[in-house]
Amino acid sequence: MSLFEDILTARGITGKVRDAFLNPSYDARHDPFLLPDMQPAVDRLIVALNNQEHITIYGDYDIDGLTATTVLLDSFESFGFEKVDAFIPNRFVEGYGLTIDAVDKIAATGATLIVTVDCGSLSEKEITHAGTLGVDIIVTDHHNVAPVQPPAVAVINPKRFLQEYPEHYQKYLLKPDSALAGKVYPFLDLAGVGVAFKLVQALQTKLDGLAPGKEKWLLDLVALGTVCDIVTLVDENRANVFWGLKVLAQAKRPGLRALMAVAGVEPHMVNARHLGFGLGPRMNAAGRLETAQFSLDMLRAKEPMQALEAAQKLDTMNIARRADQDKIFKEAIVQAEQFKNDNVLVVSSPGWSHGIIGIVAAKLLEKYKKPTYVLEEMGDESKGSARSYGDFSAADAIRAADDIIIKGGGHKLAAGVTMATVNIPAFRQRVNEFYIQQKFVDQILHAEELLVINQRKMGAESQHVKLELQDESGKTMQFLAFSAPAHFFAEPGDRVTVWFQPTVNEWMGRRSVEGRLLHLELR
Ligand SMILES: [Mn+2]
Repeated sequence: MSLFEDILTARGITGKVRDAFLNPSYDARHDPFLLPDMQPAVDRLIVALNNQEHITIYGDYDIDGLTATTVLLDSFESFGFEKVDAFIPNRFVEGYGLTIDAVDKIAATGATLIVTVDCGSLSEKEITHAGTLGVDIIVTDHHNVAPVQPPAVAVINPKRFLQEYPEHYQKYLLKPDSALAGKVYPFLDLAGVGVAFKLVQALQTKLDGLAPGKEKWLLDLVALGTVCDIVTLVDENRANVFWGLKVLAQAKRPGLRALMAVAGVEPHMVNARHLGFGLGPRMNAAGRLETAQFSLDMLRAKEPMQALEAAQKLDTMNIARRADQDKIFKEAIVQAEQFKNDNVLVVSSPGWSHGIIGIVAAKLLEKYKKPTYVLEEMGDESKGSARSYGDFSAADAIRAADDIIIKGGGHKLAAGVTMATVNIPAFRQRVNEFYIQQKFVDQILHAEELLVINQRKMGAESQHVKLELQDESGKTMQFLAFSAPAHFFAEPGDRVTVWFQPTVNEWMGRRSVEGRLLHLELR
């Protein structure tokens, strides 16, 4: 057996599953009407078509949102909708998701129906507001949902089933023995563009204009959004990416053909890596520097020349983005060195564009192996982006500082936060305290039942402590804490459990490993 076969077997991918994994079938797709609220959404869109209502697709500025927007713009045109436009929020103006201001602007254009993609599940206030202006909303999304759904015509979001029937799913897949088989959507980890594509498949069953099979030409967009949103590449996602790459290889969409050209990607060789590392960063650069509208223009370009101009613009912006990023990264390192004893890095400065600081946070995390918050100081207010790893939740740490921030939230590994600039030092202290309270198993080493052999106070006010601790085998090691809390001053003979970070101490040319104490408990 080849190594490849060994890997497949070790992962349990054998027999029928093996064939489906290697040659995913588009025909194995799931019935779109198994998604929550698909029927009311289709009914409302049929009414909109009959009356040729003005519809606005409300996207997001990331690639998932932009590809999803394009999927709906293209397919609605095929179905015969005549007044459809798109609103892509600007991260520097509106920020992520639906906002009251944006809803007002859209209502003022005469639109009577908004279809969201990749956002909207938690926008109860904005959806209620739209209702008072006579604007209906259909939400299509894949982010986490609220316990009670907002008052939209439909909230098409597979994650609703995870909330309703958590015990029926494992890793986003309906368990094989579930009594709900055939009644609910069996796969919950679709990207935003995947959900939008399901709406197209549902509309196809009721409307003319996009004959069965023709929707497959949209799979280039679905593949791009799915890969760049980093959802799991199994089940329908896997089939959509597999067949989407075949569509991309044909390079029929002028915008993506041009973008592949400027990125140096041969269409017939295109793979998922090219999407994530070649096309993706170029598309994101527009939203990071100015507006994601430029990326949408590229995706929607009809003429080769227009497409090439749009793609070149994105390429130029990506080069500028990289230069900005390098500059900010260098400045951030200088600052990070001042706080290198902290477990969580918090750095900030004016002029660090908040479109870019997320990438800088990721690079600092990589360099220092510490959860990192990077903020742009914008006068009295500062806006930041966080990246984490392991068990430290960037979003939970922000929540622990709830009383000193303006707003914040996100996920475990990536989050955003806004606060008064004067509160940055307090925030730094708070997230570091939060870190120490957590006693992480995978980020902090810890050792149990150590005997205190020696204790030495250091510093002008005896505020630091150095402990010599011995384990069961009789080996000893030094542990150090600067400005230590009182209970760190354990006495010889005490038994303690410690959480620490190993550091290398160099003294008179001799190197030894020392522990930097983070947390200590008396046994
Ligand atoms: Mn998304």
